[in-house]
Amino acid sequence: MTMTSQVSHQPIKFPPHFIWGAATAAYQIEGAWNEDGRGESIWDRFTHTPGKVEDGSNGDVACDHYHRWPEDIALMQSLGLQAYRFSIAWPRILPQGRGQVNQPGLDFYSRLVDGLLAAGIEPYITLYHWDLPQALQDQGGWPARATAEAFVEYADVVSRALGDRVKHWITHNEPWCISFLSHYIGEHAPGWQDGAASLRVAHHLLLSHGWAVPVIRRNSPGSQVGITLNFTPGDPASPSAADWEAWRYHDGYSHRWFLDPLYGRHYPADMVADFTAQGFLPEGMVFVEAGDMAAIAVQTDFLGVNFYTREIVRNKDAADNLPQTVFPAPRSEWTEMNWEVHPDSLYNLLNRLHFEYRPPQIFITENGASYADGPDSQGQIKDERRIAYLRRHLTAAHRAIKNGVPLVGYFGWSLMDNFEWARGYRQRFGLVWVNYDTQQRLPKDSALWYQRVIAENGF
Ligand code: IFM
Repeated sequence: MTMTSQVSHQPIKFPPHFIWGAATAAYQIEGAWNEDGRGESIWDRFTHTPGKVEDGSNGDVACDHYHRWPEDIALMQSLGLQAYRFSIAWPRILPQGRGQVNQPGLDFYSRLVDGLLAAGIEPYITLYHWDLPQALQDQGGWPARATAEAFVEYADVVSRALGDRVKHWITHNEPWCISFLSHYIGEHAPGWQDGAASLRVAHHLLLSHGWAVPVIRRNSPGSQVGITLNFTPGDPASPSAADWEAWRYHDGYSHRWFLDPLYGRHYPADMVADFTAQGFLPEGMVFVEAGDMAAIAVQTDFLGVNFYTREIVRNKDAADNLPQTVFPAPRSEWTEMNWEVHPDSLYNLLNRLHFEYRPPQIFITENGASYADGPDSQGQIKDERRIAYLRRHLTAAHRAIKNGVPLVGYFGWSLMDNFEWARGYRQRFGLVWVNYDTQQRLPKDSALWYQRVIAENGF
């Protein structure tokens, strides 16, 4: 028997008390974009602008979760979920970004939290999953330091209202996407293409995280607070020095620019030099004020890890090696996002985070795959590729735990098919299939497989 077959037949048991959950985000599922006093968000503005979303769609209705949440909680309960990670829509709470609180918005999340707890499901709240109130964007958005102050006010309002019942808080989801993808690459709202702005955004996000953590802890005693980063590990396209140099840049820009300050190491000097050379720091790091770095390095209770894929990294041009070029590995396997399936990168990433940064606990706050499989004539959704993806990534996660990584929970992305940002509704990440015409929910085979995994704490 080969090593591989031996490993694949061994039952995998997760540690007792391992948390099994699924995740969503407000704009991707709620709909009801202008109901009960909700203000406009940058994603409303972006998706209502022609040409921004691949299929021309928007989140106006999405999965109509705002009205169907009791049904969705029942669905979660039927799958045996122990935890549910969802985000709060800032413009439902503070339609103008700061100031006047919209009580119906708070009430919605309060009912949701109560409903989850009554169903035995632990709520994990993400405060910011990308839907900035448009009013704050009009005043400068994340490139302005005042937005970091506004975030703390928002975090205060929400944690005061829900902090008696919610014991797990994530300040931000994926600062890389909010800064670089949204302000430099321009693919996400607000769609800027301004490298200098993206670095200011990154700093203000991290700063707002650092400022908010003690506020949340004060309002929600005994709770655990962390932040979620997205990780796309790179591998150099060749052993050449130029490709390794491109790999270093890719890692700095994608990961270390966020990890290093969060773990008290300041911004990485190599990247400050690169960003300066790229013209992203025309006035230097002037946005960093006295005390900021200490605030950002506040002790947290966990690091949230979102992992989907890896990228191969190649030097773009020997004469000017920045920025790098990335592409999915050829001769491999990909999901419908054209993202390579590469579970070993998750294993390596978890080890790296543990040995290099030592977060006290790690949650995988997102992991999953986009495959469009829909119901067959019997209404069954045979999404075997998703089951294989999940099984392989959970096996990698389990290996990391065996290696000493303090991984304490896993959230599949996503509970149900939803609005996949600039890619619209064609990309389906759900464990549960959604018929967008009727809003019918139908668990896919992967959901039923996951239900068994949860029940057995392994597979
Ligand atoms: O749908 C997104 C989610 O909002 C953030 N992380 C990645 C997912 C898949 O692209």
